Amino acid sequence: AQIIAEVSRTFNEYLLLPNRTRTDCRPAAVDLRTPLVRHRVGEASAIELHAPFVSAIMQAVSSPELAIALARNGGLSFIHHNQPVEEQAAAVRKVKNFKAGFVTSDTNVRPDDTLRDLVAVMRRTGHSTAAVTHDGTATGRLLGLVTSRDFHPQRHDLDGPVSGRMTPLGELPHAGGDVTLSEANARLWEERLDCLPVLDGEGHLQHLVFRSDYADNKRFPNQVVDGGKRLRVGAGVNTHDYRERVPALLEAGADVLCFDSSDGYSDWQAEALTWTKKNYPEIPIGGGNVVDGEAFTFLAEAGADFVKIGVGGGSICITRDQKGIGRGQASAVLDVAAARDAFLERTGDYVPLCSDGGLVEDYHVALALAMGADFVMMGRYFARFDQAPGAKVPTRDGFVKEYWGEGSNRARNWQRYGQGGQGLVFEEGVDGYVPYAGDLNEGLATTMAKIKSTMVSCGSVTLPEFQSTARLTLVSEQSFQESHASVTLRDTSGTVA
Ligand code: MZP
Repeated sequence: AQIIAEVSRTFNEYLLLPNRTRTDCRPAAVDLRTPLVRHRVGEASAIELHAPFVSAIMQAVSSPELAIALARNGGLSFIHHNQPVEEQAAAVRKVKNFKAGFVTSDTNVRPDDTLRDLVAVMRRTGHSTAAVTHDGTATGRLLGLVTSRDFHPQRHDLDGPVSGRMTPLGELPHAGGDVTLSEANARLWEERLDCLPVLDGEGHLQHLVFRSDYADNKRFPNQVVDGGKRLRVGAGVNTHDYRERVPALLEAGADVLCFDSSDGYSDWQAEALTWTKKNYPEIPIGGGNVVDGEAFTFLAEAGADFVKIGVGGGSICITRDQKGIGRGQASAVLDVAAARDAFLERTGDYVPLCSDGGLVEDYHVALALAMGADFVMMGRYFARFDQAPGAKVPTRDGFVKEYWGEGSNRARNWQRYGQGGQGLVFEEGVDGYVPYAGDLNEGLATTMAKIKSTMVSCGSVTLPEFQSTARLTLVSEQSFQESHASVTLRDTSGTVA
């Protein structure tokens, strides 16, 4: 056997050093745009994410509801493939058919509905804003708007009326007919709401136009909203039934696919990539998972449009315990990023990297990006939100959400965890709970604020700049201890414990 000289390291073993912060480095100036798919050096990627987050290809994570919410925040979900082809295609269609900015009748609530009703409507439709009309229809006279920012299901009485929390019509910035993207509109959205209501001549609600409808076009002035905009969504595929699954997902409108495997360094994946690139060259497709440069190069040469990194680091994963396979995620990202740069040098192709799994703290995302990842995939993080499919379960101290691994007996994803036949001989994942974290829109906004703040401290306003200038240091056990607060925390009653 060959022993690799470098120790296998995790994100907790690194910290970023602050770089000089220029006066133009402000959180508002930070641009989190990132390439999703392979492109020639110097050219733009055919698909760019506005925020470097994708959600895991898992039953407990990437439902259409979560995909809608994440896409509206600039990220992307991969709908899981551990379901019949038609069901997966239907989930993709649900995301593609979502019309941002248009109010269907079931997004409306009546003023005497309760907050519980409203939360249910918002979860079902993926909207973060609901229109309250006098008769509960889409075209009724608008009384006000309620956004998810106006309430917090944990802090507010869920059986209380909605009306007390809505912004009344008189206080709403609204437009008649077409809405144009003007600086004035954008300012109103920043200050007041997620969306502008569009009323007809008689004051009846026609549409809601969301700020995210303009996310692709930050250039002012006066862009008229196009109504036909569709959200982006990805889908996972496997090396068993890809000949049926790939065309069905394409037909459903998937924007990007990804081979999903706990060990992507295989002839099966290379064959499946080659077949897909030959038969459906129009659809970008990622590969993985890998943990070293050699495996990256193998998949990049087989045609992968991005490569996913990570074996054994997932929060629900017991592959390392069961099979002794894997690598610390920081070492894996650094090694693969070096191979990606060498591949770019040799071929002129930039193949984006995704760091998948094992991100526990928000700052781990910043570390993964600094080490060379272009975006991150997360399961546990997204499973905690309202929009994720796991049940929300009450506990003595609040709520938790269900979260289970694709290698658990509950998921039975033998296509991902091939053990030489159909079904699982032994489990590679666990079935558990994660702390409930409320609404995705709020949680992701906080995470992005932290990443932007980290980048500012490191003197960067773009991700390529961050990757090329970041300085990282290893931390000792003692300096890791020093990172945490070392005082007795005040409890809410003000008494000293
Ligand atoms: P995390 O964000 O919860 O730490 O990790 C999510 C990632 O773990 C997924 O994207 C996938 O690569 C991996 N995963 C999913 N199921 C299992 C399992 O059951 C697993 N072992 O390792």
